[in-house]
Amino acid sequence: MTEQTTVPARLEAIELHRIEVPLVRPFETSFGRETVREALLVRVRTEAGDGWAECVAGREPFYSSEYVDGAAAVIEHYLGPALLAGAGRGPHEPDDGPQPVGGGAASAIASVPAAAAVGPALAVVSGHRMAKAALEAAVLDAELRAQGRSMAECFGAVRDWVDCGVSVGIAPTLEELLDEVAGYVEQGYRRIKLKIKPGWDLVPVGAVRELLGPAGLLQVDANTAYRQADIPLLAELDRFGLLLIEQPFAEEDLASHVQLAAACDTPVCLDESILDRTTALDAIERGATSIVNIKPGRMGGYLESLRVHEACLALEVPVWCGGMLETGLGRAANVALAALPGFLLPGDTSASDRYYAEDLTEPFVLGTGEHRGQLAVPAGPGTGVAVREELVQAWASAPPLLLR
Ligand code: NPG
Repeated sequence: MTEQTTVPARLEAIELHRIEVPLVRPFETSFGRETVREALLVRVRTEAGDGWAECVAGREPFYSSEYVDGAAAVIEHYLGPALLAGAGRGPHEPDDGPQPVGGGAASAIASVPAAAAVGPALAVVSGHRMAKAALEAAVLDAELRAQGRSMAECFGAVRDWVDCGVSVGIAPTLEELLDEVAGYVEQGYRRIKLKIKPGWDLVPVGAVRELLGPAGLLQVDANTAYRQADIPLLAELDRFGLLLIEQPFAEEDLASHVQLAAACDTPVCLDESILDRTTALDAIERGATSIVNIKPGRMGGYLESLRVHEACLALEVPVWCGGMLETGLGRAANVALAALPGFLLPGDTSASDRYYAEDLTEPFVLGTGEHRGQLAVPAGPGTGVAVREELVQAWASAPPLLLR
């Protein structure tokens, strides 16, 4: 078999930057409470120029088994050296054979050969999708900047503005929750997502439904906090006219999601369980999910996200873009992805000020007038945003690491 040589020929060095960005308010989910976003940034230096990306792994391994120290370590010790050495296709990479050309994900991926070679070069390492996604996204950014193309153009975006939702954490009191939601409605967000957990579900959801009125778009996210025995309780959410119930049960527990889908009218949407195109198709076929949350970090990158999007589009399964508290860097790429035709629900693509008083890039600001509640899709080359390097330095929580 021919070794992949595109990446090693072009890649000169990888820099890892650790930063801590203060959140404007704490963000609480069923798995924990964040007061600061600890982010891992990757800069690749290539013959053709630099590329930046953000790793979405969180401070602790609570949302998934990945976490930021682990991601930094696996990049330092395994993924970075593999990419720099140009390791070929590894034992875990499925061989799909030649890809058809002429549209959709395959031609988008074929147009970025350096980024497309990253996955195969890293496949020797099992898992660690968020770390792999960050490397692939940095190479993609560098490659597209060199080509003078935006991510939106590469991905096949069909709109210039995307509808934005906002994710609302578990609040200390019902009153504070309602205040927070009212503020987001005032700002124009087109959909509210409430975090729920046992003991914080029917009452807050009912109160927010009353605040929004029957037409307000509302959905809930349980982040795996429930058990199969909770199905009757979750089915009671039907009376609130939700867009979807997101991931109530454990990542591995498709069977309980199938049972819930049969027991309630509200669509069940998987997040944590969907690791790639294969798991997405399997979950859809089993009836465990009828809507898919696409998060590029969780799926190992934007290119796999394009494959998942295309598969869902063919099955007429709506998708939407999740968020993981990204700074403007990760948000820019997510907004480009959310502009694809199958993204039929507003994403967790909120404005910068939802999380950050100051963003790592130029801020994302909600539109006005006909674009109220929307974000403009970046049109410049690569991510289309510029990393403010003075902030990378000011927010550094550790010295940068250089791999070459
Ligand atoms: O808007 O960026 C955002 C965050 C949206 O709620 C959100 N993300 O479970 O989907 C989630 C949750 C999350 C945040 C998951 C951080 C993991 C880390």
